Amino acid sequence: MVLDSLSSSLGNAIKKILRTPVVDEKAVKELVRDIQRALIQSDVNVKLVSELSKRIEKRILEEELPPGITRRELAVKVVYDELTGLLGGERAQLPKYQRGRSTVVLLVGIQGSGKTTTASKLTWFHKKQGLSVGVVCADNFRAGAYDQLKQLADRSGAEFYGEKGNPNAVEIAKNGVQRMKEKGIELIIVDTAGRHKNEGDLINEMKEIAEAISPDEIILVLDGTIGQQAMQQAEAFNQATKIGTIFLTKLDGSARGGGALSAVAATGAPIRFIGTGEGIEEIEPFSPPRFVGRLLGMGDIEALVEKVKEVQKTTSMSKDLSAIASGRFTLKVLYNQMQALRRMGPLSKILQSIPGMGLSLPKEAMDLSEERMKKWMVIMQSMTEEELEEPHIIDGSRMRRIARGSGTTPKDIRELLDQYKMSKKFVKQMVTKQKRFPGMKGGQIPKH
Ligand SMILES: Nc1nc2c(ncn2[C@@H]2O[C@H](COP(=O)(O)OP(=O)(O)O)[C@@H](O)[C@H]2O)c(=O)[nH]1
Ligand SMILES: [Mg+2]
Repeated sequence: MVLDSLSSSLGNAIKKILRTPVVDEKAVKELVRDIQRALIQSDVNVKLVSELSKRIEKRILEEELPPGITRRELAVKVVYDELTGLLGGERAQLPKYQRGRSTVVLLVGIQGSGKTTTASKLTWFHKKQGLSVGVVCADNFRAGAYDQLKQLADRSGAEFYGEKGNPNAVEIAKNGVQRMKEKGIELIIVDTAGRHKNEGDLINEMKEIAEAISPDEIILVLDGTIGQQAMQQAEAFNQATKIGTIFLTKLDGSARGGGALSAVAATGAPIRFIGTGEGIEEIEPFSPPRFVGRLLGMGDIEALVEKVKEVQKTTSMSKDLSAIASGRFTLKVLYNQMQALRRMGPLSKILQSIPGMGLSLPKEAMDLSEERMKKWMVIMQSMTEEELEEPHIIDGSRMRRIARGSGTTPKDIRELLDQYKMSKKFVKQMVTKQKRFPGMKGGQIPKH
């Protein structure tokens, strides 16, 4: 199991609170201390741990209990939430490599971090999803690199390209990518050497090869056993390129894995996969909520977390509905509605279901394609609470910041704001109509 010691110490802390007869301040403080100890032992940054502990304690003791939820249940949910936040939040986007076109992925990272192993893991993973995969060996430095990758490629059933004896890695990468493209390979993975003495050299080679082959994605392979130090590498990398994701290796049994995970998450660089063993099948898409669930000992807590979430969802949903009814339609409400969309159907349907609001929105008011909606959700995740509540404060410089944070353009932000304004206008019109003819459909906004 990944991160055995962290998992058992966190699991024990949770078991303890679940067994405590009375969850009072003393019990909560003890829970927080147990969690602190577990995280620090796993090399998580002391400052992060201290901030997290304060938040956990405050939330458990001060948050209003949702109906039907005990303080004990809330405690587990809060720990789960905060740990998920520590490891990067809800975000868990798997790469969507398309069929019928070539996607080029460049692997970089220092020697021994696990690039070559990772190349074959990615091959195995994406072949399973039905893509044709090829690997290019652009490591001409280490003797045996060619044979190692060729063997792995054969084992995982990938195309292989390499040039023994060519001293120019950039050239090999270029030739290999070109050959694979000609063959119509859908996912082309370029493995590189990591002989660099320092980050500067690593970044330079990354840039040089990247310029030659224009990869669609650069994956930084980081060794999870280096703990918090992973942060500097991730940061340097994250600054050098916009299109990067992280593959964190060797998390099987690493005592410092918690440190590496949290440190990398803190930089905002997305961790896409983790490596959990030497075998090619030992690759896992990284999803903080699922990961935390396992750390805490899923099973007991999964159902519990779901229960608390459900209650909180319905409570916030009814808050949103009353906000809409009174005309306070903020970006935050729009965001929540988008999140609810998959569960409840489109906003127009939701509005129809409110008594007295049996009007449907004109189609163009809420014409959301899946893609646009996803983009907007990412944009809104990059906004501050204030911006979500008071969208009119979003000026040019805020727009640029939000665009940078969400990997979009100011034009995308403007589009979202236009859509928001249009929706708001319609909602307002409906509310006005509803107020003018209050008796028409009767009924109250449901309050839970
Ligand atoms: N336990 C474990 N070992 C790994 C993992 N990924 C890579 N390794 C090992 O790390 C060592 C270096 O890997 P390699 O792929 O050659 O690194 P490269 O120099 O970056 O290409 C090898 O012994 C691998 O078996 C992992 O997720 N878990
Ligand atoms: Mg290698």
